[in-house]
Amino acid sequence: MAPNLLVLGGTTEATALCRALAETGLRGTISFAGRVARPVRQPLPQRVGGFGGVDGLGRYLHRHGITHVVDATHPFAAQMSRNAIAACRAAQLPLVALTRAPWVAGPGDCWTHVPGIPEAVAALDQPAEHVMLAIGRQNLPAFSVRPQHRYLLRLVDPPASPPPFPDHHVIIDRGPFCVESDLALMKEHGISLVVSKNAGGTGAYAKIAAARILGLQVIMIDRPYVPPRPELHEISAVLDWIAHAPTDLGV
Ligand code: 3Y8
Ligand code: NAP
Repeated sequence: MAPNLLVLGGTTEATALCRALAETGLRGTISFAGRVARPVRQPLPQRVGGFGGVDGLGRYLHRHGITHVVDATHPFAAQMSRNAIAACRAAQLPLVALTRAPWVAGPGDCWTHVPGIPEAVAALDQPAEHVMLAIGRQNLPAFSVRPQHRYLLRLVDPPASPPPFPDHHVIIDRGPFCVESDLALMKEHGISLVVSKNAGGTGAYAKIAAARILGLQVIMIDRPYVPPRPELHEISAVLDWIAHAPTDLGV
C-alpha cells in the first residue's frame, strides 16, 4: 500500500518535513490544533482542529487510511504526543517523533532550570524586574500572581482580553525570530530577565542568544514528560523510516 502520512505539525521542523514530503511526491496531511488564527501555509493538504482525544484520532486514522504517523509537534505539546502513542498502538500503525534536542546552557549563559510553569511562577517571587515572558498565550494566567513585574509579552494573535498584568506590553509576532531583532527588542524594553520554554530548535532561540549577549538570567522551563516512542532528529531519517517502516506493526 502506498504511504499515506499524518504529520502532527505546528513546528518549523514539521513545515520543513512537509516540504520534503511534497517534493518526493509522498501523500500526506499536516494537522494543526487551531491555536492561532492563520497557521502558516503548508506544502501539503492540512486539517485544523482537535481529533477528539485518543478515540477521535483512532477514528481519523482509520477513516483516512493513514499508514504512518509522524509526531512533529512542539516538545510542550505533550498531550498530543501521548494521544498519538496510544492511538497508533491501538491501530497498530507505525509512529515516529520528529523532535529537536533540548537547548543546553553554554559559556556565558545564566540559566535557572525549573521543571514546569508553576515553578517558573515561583521563581518570579522576587523584586520587580522587566521580564520578557515569551512563552506564548496559553500559560500567561498562571503568572498573574506576580503583578510586581513589568512584562513584555510576545503573542501570535492579538489577545481577546487584556493580559492579567497591571504593567505589560504586548508584541504581536510569530517566529522564527532572529537574534538581532530580539536583541534590539530586549534593549528597547530594558529587559532584565527572560522566561522561556526549552523548545529546542532554532525558531525560538533568538531570545536565549540575546539574553547571553546582554548577560541576563533566563528562567528555563524544562519539557514535560512524554512516554517513550521512536524519535528522529533529521528529516532525511524520517524519509528513510517511511521507506522502511513495516506498516503492519504498531508503535
Ligand atoms: C499553531 C502555526 C513554522 C512553525 C513555526 C518552532 C518555531 C516559530 C517560536 C517566543 C517564543 C511559543 C509559541 C513559538 C514558536 C515556531 C513555529 C514557534 C514560541 C505557530 C503555529 C501555531 C503555534 C501555536 C503557538 C502556541 C504557543 C507557541 C508562540 C504556524 C506560529 C511561545 C512556544 O496564541 C496561542 O494559543 C499560541 C499557542 C502553542 C505556546 C503557548 O502555549 O501559547 N506556539 N505557533 C499550531 C496549531 O494550531 O497546531 O503558523 O506555524 C508555530 C510556531 N511557533 O511552520 O514555521 O518550531 O518552535 N510558538 C515556545 O517555544 O515557547 C514563541 O516568542 O520567543
Ligand atoms: P497539547 O496541549 O499537547 O494538546 C491538547 C489538545 O490539542 C490535543 O489533545 C488535541 O486535541 C489538540 N492538538 C494539539 N496539537 C494538535 C495538532 N497538531 N493537530 C490536531 N490537534 C492537536 O497541544 P499544545 O501544546 O496546545 O500545542 C498545540 C499546537 O501548537 C501543536 O500543533 C504544537 O505543535 C503547536 N505548538 C505548541 C507549542 C507549545 O508551547 N505548547 C509551541 C509551538 C507550537 P484532541 O484531544 O481533541 O485531539
